[in-house]
Amino acid sequence: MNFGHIGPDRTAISAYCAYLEPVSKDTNRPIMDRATIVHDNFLRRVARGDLPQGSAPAGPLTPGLAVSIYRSSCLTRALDRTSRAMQAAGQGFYTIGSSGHEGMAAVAAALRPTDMAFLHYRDAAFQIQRAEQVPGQTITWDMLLSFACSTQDPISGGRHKVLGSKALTIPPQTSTIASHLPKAVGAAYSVGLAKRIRPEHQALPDDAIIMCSFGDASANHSTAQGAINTACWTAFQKVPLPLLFVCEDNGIGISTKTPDGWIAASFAQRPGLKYFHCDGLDIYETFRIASEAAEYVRTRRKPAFLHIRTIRLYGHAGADVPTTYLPKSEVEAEEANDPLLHTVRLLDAAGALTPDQALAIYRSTGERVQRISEEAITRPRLHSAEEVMASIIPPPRENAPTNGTAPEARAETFGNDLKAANQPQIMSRLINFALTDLMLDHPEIVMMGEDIGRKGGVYGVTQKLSQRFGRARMIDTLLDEQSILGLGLGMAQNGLLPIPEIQFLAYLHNAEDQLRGEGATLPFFSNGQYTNPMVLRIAGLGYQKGFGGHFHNDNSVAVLRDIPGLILCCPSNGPNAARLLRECVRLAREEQRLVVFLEPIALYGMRDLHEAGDGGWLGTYPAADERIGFGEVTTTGAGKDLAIISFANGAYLSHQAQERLESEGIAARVIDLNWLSPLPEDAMLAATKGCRHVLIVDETRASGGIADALMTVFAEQDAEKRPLARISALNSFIPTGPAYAATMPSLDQIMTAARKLVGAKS
Ligand SMILES: Cc1ncc(C[n+]2csc(CCOP(=O)(O)OP(=O)(O)O)c2C)c(N)n1
Ligand SMILES: [Mg+2]
Repeated sequence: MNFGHIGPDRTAISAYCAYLEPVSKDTNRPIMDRATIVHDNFLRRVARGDLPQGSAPAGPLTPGLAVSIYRSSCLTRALDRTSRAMQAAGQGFYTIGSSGHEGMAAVAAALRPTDMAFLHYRDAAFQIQRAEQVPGQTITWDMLLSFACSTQDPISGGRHKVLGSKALTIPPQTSTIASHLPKAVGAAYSVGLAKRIRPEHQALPDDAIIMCSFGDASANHSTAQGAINTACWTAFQKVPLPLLFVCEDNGIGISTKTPDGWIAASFAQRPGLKYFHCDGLDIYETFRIASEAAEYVRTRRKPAFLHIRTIRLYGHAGADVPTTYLPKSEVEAEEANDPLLHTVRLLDAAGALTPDQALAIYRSTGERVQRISEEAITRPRLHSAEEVMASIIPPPRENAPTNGTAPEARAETFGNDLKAANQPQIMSRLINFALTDLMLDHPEIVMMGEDIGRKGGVYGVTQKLSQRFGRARMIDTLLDEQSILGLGLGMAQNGLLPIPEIQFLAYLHNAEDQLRGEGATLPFFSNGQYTNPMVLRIAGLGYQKGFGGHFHNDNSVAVLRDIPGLILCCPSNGPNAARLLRECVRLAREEQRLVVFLEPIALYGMRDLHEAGDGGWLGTYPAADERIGFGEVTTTGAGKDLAIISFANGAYLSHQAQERLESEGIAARVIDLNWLSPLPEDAMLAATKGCRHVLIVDETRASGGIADALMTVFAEQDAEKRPLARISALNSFIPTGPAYAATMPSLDQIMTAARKLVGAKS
């Protein structure tokens, strides 16, 4: 089948139409999958007036809104059926249904379209109903384009069948369970903060609330548990957090049942979290309770947990057949409780719509969706790698020009440190000065991390910042890395510029999906419409004399280097750290990039280079306009015998080696990479021009380390084809005690490798 055509392909359309009412080849009768069974049941039972029992309609839902919710429910149902037909015809590529969860339309109706919603994948009804609240929406068309993976899909540009919409304040979600909860907490926290800071790119109104939904099985995920705990911890201290969690409890996750009563038992009595419960099969009750919950969150600025009963029709997703793991009687009992049937009964009882009218709406909606789908499948799809990758790097954004900070204000903030800036300083202080200037210049910068405020960080890098800028901008978080990153991602949704800190590189790993699965994919799946600019500071790498072992000396950055779009920067000395940090913040602020700034702990306090007391690794604070541009390397010396390429501690050791090699008659230059991902390939190759040999010194581990990539660059791109060698750390964890550096490159190793490479005798 040709997916690449641009104009309408009538053959494809007629082939597709055959799938809309699938017929068995053997019996020539319609194929009865669960979706067809549910559809037939609906038609038959409404026609007969055979509707399930339930409470009478009660509460503030008006007839007009009730009918609108019913229409959204019918559309949800029709889209589910059509998406299956599209997939069967090879015209749609992913089906995960919302049938049974139509009650979420009533939740949407209880919220405002400016309340940012981070949605569960079963929330088509929510999005459809929200579209009713915003003029000019073409929701059916938009969703069908998303099913068809068309480039015209307004949310992902054809990259995924995903819920989401810029106009509806619904950022698209990955399907990684619960990974959106931490940033929902961050977005909720941002609302109050933005009121004080007024960031230029503020996106949410001051009275907005954040909504975040997930399934009953998802509620068990450590990411969900962590985020909900963070919300409780925050609210418990009376910090405003307008966040509505919505747990859609259909009693099952794929094939694993949630124990009866588990969600209520787990969440009904959490500190700081108000619990609400409603039956999602009853749109009147759902609207009433969701409105109460929204009102509570909006007026009290506190989190709430809305537990909504739903059912799951047609199994988990397209290929899942629920009768393979559930008794058929159970599946049929659920189907008999179809929420659409309940809604028809309720609308009839309320005098809002007769069953005949309801049936007519159901039928006409199905026909309309089918008609529109025939057009949607003719729309262009992505072809080339270039098209796919076009949104990995977000678009730049305009920022109002600033004149910088007035000298008097700066002098007042820095105090005595202003004098110190003109004297040679260690790296940690120069980073501190740079952060001070950046926070002065950009009031939207907010930092968050463990012990960064009152204590000023484990290594003192953020000392005094809390006094200088207040605790609202220097947030001492609870001990949960996922929540720290989620706070950052979420705050960025509201125009704040987060600089989170992870205390040690080894502690990034339990949270890295927040960068990998959430942060980096957001521009990709939203076609650049949603971004989460941030600069994540991480203290890491090895060589801390005798201290801490692996957990404080992790020397692998492999997990950061393969994340598309992520920038990894790593300084080796104080002045360059300041220059690079400024560029990182510029990249985040102006180009909306996700940046990691890796600070080599062992160099934080490094003073001397060649001998005790020489102060060779100290530096003065660079002038405010000095930056090292993205992709620029720093070269020391102009020797032509050897180019040593390194970064961080390796660059420090290489500078030591440079002088010793000089005394042996080997003229070397040291090229400090500054940027570890993407690698500054062009600048690096240019900096080695005319050098007869190249030595790579890489303190990360041999497997998955930087040297692997550098060797490849030289193998593929080096016009000069010169002899090349590398030193990497061994594939080991770092021990504490006297052997702390035994597995990593040493000065002696560099000397030996350099001599060997240039053919010199030692
Ligand atoms: C981190 C992660 N682990 C596993 C999965 C695979 N998975 C997708 S949906 C799902 C079940 C979720 O059930 P529930 O939260 O109850 O939502 P429902 O589908 O019932 O609406 C699982 C295990 C995933 N998407 N992400
Ligand atoms: Mg479930």
